[in-house]
Amino acid sequence: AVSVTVNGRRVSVPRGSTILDAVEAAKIQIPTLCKLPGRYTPGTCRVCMVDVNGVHKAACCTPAVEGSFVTTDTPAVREYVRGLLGLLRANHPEDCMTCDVNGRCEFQTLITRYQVPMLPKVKANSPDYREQSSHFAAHDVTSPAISLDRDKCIKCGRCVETCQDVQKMNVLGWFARGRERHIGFMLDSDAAVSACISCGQCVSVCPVGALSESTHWRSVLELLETKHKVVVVQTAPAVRVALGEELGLPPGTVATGQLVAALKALGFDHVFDTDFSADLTIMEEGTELLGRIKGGAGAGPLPLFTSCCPGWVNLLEQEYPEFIPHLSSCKSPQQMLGAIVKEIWAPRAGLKPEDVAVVSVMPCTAKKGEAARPEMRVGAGGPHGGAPHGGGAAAAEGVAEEGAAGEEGAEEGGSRHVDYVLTTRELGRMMRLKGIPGTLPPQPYDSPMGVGTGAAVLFGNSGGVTEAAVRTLYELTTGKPMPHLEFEAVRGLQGIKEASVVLPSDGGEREVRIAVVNGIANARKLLDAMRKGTGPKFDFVEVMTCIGGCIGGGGQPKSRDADILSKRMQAVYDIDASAPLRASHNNPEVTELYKTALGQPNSARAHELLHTRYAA
Ligand code: HC0
Ligand code: SF4
Ligand code: SF4
Repeated sequence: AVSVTVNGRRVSVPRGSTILDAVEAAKIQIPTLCKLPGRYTPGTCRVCMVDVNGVHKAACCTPAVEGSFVTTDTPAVREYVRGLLGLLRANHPEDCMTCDVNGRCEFQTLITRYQVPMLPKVKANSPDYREQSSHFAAHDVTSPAISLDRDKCIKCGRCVETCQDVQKMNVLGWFARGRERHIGFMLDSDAAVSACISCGQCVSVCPVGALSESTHWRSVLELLETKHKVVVVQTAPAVRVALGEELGLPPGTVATGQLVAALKALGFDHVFDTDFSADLTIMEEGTELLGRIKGGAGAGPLPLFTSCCPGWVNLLEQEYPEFIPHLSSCKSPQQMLGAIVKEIWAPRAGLKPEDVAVVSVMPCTAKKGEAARPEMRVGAGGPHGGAPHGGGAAAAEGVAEEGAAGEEGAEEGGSRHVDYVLTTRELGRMMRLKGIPGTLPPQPYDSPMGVGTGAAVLFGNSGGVTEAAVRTLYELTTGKPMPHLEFEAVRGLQGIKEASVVLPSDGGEREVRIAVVNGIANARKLLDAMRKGTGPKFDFVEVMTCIGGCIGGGGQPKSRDADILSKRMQAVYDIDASAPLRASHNNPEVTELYKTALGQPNSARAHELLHTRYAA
């Protein structure tokens, strides 16, 4: 260890640490714009400037040397940081007041904190610095999920670091040099023609509003205000444990009742729970798995891959098409709920599908692309109908820009099952706009799609789909309750979690081997091993693109808390632990739906509405 004095206080940090590590160890906060919590720092922004033994140095790029004296806040350091921020501001558009991240922007916060003015004109009658510098006209809105406004980019590189090193997608990179240097998608082309899987992890680390979700909130607000449709909303499992952060509540707060109350206050006519269709997914996908294990004509190959994460589906379609037959034919819970609302619930309520708008609130940007897929429409009819498309790019035809989502559906043959997808962040923004506090008295979901079990909430965590599936498969095949409901082997933040369960099969027993893949970089490892024919063999593989699962989704509130994933994860486990129903097959509304509409899991009608197919 080396010992360093920071603002007069001695701290000791491991050898190899930086001055920034020492400053953090001393519990002192200094500005950083390029650092990602818990990761290597690109060192591009230089705003972590401090005084080390009388010399100005960027703390993140300076090794902590034994006996160093660090002062973080001197008038000279402040002036230096102010100067740096001033140059960035000179290159930044001045439309903060109407920017989507206004009030949530790390750069704006520093500008305010350091009172950084606009740079004065260089000379009378000459263009000012800003006019010479800020010149990226094209705002890339070609992706259904994310958009890029290069003028707002402060060139910190967090997004590039995340796309390359965390997700291992290598879609975002640096292009050109000097004043022209900028970030861009592959070959500096449009997002839609790149291999972007729409995960949005780049968006969630962007300190400004350069990368953002393709916003739907303005259209949804208009829908709620014009009241020309019955507006139904569904909420994903992971939203309830993160929305609180948007409202100023501590990370890890469970805000289910407040979420429902807020949606009702915003004017949604019916508030349903994606947890309901997560339970339904377990019935459909569990049945599919048992079928594949049994084998025989028409049974797909093992391992069965989960299909609820659209980022993962995008990767398979774009880069590993030979493994598509492994994907479960189940639609995701988001799309199952949309299909049921438009094709079963609406007719029962005397409504035509096009009289109803389905909005979902998701922790995910890729869900916007999923909802725009042409086969996810009324009448597209599951595995035999509709035209599957080839991945993220084609989906851009659906919703490229705000406002394109709703009406277009009808022209392209059948209205969409899910018309608009709001991220958790967008819902937070709508609530602030309408002055809806996070402290409303909690309200319950509406019936008949408002009941979800503890198992369904688990979907929000990596390992959760598996844990939910095991509960139901065990109980349905053995006829006995599971002795210990918590399946610890698939919990936590490790990259690939392996486990197995023994289930009765064909009069004997069968070990079902499971892999839970946490983060798309690890999925690539598993697929590369499958391609080579190496690595262990599995029967069931769960993949979630985002680390931690949907709790860490690209549409969740931006956070600088290094423990944010553990906090949200724990909140999900707490909801499950105290839930009155904890296994999907015990969901009474799911049972009722099978009785009155679908018959059995994997029936022809279930296939029509709840299953799909994929294209290479
Ligand atoms: Fe997820 Fe889902 S668990 S993908 O992460 O399966 O977005 O939360 O809504 O659809 O349920 C996201 C979260 C969902 C779906 C569910 C699944
Ligand atoms: Fe990379 Fe994901 Fe961002 Fe696409 S959405 S550029 S894959 S981090
Ligand atoms: Fe979306 Fe969840 Fe998949 Fe991330 S893990 S891409 S949030 S579905």
